[in-house]
Amino acid sequence: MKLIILIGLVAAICNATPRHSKFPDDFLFGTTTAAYQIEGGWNADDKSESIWDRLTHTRPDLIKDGNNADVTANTYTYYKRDVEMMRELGLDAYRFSLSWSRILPNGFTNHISEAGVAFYNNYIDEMIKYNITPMVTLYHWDLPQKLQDFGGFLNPDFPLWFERYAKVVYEKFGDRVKHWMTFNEPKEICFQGYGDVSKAPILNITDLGTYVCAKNLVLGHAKAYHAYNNLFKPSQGGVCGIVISVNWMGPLTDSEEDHFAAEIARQAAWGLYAEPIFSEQGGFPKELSEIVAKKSAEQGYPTSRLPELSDEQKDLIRGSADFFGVNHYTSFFISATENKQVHPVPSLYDDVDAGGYVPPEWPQAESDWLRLAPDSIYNALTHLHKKYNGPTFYITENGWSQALEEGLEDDSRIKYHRAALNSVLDTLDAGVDLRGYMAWTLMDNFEWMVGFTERFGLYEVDFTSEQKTRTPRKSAFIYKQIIKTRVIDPDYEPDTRTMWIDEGH
Ligand code: GBH
Repeated sequence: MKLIILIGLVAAICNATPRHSKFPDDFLFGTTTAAYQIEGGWNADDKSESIWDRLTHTRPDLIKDGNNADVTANTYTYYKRDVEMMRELGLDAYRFSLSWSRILPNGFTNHISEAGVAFYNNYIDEMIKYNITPMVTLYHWDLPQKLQDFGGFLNPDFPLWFERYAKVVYEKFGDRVKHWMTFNEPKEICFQGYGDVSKAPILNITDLGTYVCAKNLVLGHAKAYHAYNNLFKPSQGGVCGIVISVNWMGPLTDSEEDHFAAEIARQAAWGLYAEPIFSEQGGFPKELSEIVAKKSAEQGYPTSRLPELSDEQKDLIRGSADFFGVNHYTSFFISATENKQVHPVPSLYDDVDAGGYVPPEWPQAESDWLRLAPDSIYNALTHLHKKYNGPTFYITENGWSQALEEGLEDDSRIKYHRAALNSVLDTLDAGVDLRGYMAWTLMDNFEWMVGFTERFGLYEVDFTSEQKTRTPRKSAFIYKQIIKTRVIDPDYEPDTRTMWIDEGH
């Protein structure tokens, strides 16, 4: 009797919420990489120095293993092997970035590198040949050093430089590339690079760095978007968006203070960039703007450290994206009172004035900041969906790091991706317009400040070998199966001895 009631109950629940058990056929599965992390050829042909070349060459002491990405996985030479791996995985799409200093060695558009353009042409053509949709990020952190010498993102002309660079790449590659992303992770560019020392150009301008960068970044994004929309979209017919890192941050307790602290933390981490583009009213987030204005006045600044956007600028930026790319890795809890750290005054984190908490039972990756959090994608995306009135989303990055010693049997990564993809199904169930999922990353690569010590690859790379030999980890076989069947089979045990390419790929 009890059993019958139970079965009835389960059936009723299942009826009420029709569970997506399969990914839709047109859902795009892919992987993501970034130019500096994989290409190598740092000074090949006429490529110029980027801010990451400068940082790794002049301050190797700041990189965990003292390494640089002069050669790294050498995609510049072995790009065909990369495309072969995409075919092995059966990817629908591949997200990668262009190196500005490879295409425009002078930073400006007076000289376009033939060799740089040829490299990307070959790479893109190879993907197209096998029906893999290229999704291209214009900027993944490797600014030409020349432009940094002019102040980089802090120069008021930055938006114009970026727009001009964007027009060159739309013109060169837009006949084949239909998915464009302007910037990868504004917070990591502006806060980590300008307001702190954890990414190039390590400027540590804690008071205004993040905020001035944010203003020029969203302006540059909007200009590049409109250039595409007005001049290229009519003939090329693609879409243009931006990629923002959105890790989920919920309140530690149900108190009003914790809810407010979490909201401010979210505004500082991604609202600063998402709000001007995706919100109805436009402009920087209201509560954070008020806090920074008030503190700035107390600190003796004549105007807010967070610069104003004029009404004209707000209009230019508002609505300037065809989709919202989300890089999502993990979750945190935010508290108004607990776990507060000491931060420079003034600074973004001092403005936020909150503490973070992570439950110790959440499994830990090799990266200290990365844990497997429950319902992480679902929480982040349903929040954004509601807040910004249902935009189109792609998960543009999601992945797990291991130590090299963990080898090819990467069960922790498999557990992570299965959990993430189940969360994607829940997100689809909730009616969120989510069109694709890109795993970070195709293969091991140069992981910024931690060099080669943290491995995120579905393929292992032997960096000591001449050909930078790529070997599939177990997770590659699992991901391949999910893409092919559109189903997550928790019991699937692949034969990992040999990889193969399925018919039609
Ligand atoms: C992405 O950033 C990048 O786009 C990609 O290039 C990178 O290789 C990949 O993830 C893996 O790291 O302040 O405690 O969060 C992910 C977002 C934000 C993760 C900054 C590391 C630093 C420590 N990153 N974070 S914390």
